[in-house]
Amino acid sequence: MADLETLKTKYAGEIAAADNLGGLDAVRVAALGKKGEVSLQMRTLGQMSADEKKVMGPALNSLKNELAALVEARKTVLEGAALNAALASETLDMSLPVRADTGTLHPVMQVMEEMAVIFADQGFAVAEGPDIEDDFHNFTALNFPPGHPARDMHDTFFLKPDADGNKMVLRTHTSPVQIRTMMSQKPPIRIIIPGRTYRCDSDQTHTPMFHQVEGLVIDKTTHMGHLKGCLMDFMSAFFETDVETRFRPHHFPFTEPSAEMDVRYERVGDEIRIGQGDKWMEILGCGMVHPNVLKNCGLDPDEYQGFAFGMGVDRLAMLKYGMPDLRDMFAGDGRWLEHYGFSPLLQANLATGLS
Ligand code: 2NM
Repeated sequence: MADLETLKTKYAGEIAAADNLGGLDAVRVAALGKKGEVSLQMRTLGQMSADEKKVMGPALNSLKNELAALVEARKTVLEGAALNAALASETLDMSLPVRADTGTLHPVMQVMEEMAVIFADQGFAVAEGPDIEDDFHNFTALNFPPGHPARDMHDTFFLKPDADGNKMVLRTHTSPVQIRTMMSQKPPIRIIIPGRTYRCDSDQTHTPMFHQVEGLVIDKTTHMGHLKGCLMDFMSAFFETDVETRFRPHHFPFTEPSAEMDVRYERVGDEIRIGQGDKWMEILGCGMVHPNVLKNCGLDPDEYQGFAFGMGVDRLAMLKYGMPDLRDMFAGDGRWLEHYGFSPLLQANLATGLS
């Protein structure tokens, strides 16, 4: 039977003398590891008499606990020293220029840039607004009267009510920015609105935060033909190929008439090819702005008219750049961004190409 005091002195000394984490762990294994000296001593308990066991059992246990505590304490000291050494030796020069080979632009941001470039060429300006909206701008002004069932279909995130019981919302679409623009600017208006939108919905094809680009044109003689030409030209420019489109009647509270636009596509193996093929894919919603919406914004529907549209950026990014799973988009995995991201220094433009 080894003298426990001797064991304790030996290992306490070795622990104190360990000057790096690797060395400390080697001492821990030699003493407390499966085949360590203390562990081997514990195994001898089985051959002891009951009286011996009564003394040696607790003594070995407390030796084990004391050494484990010493290891932990030494580990804390060594980790602190390692951190201090790293802080002292590793420096970061914040004034260095951006390195072009690390860090990428998220594909969603790239696609929003591309859209802005295409619509700028058609004469659209970019407008933005708050992510937290009031009920008037997100619903009422858009011809969703209080109690209208279409409100429930928006899976709205509500904020805590204020003292008067009014609840702000996370905008469910970017349309409130159209309302703000129509209320503050005199037509002609030609804007697109890129931004984050929120709905309480999460599955394979929905994330609670998603991105939209909406558009609005208001003038005196703007008509459905302008809408169709604008969106057909956009699709071919965006997918960088001739894209065949079709318009189907639809319903939205804020437009009349309303339509959805489909693009032709085909599936070749795992790949989705936009442009030709024998299938149709729904890609955006659109319509002529409802007279009630114009009135809500102080515009006379007998003088002004126009069109609006809205599309999901995340799905368009997936289609254009072949990303298979929507949920990877917002998982924040550096490897995914390294693979699918874009150079932040190359800006989309129509002269040298969008992407
Ligand atoms: C869509 C589809 C159709 C739209 C309408 C308006 C406004 F403010 F002018 F009434 N903004 N956006 C609209 C129309 C949005 O998204 C699928």
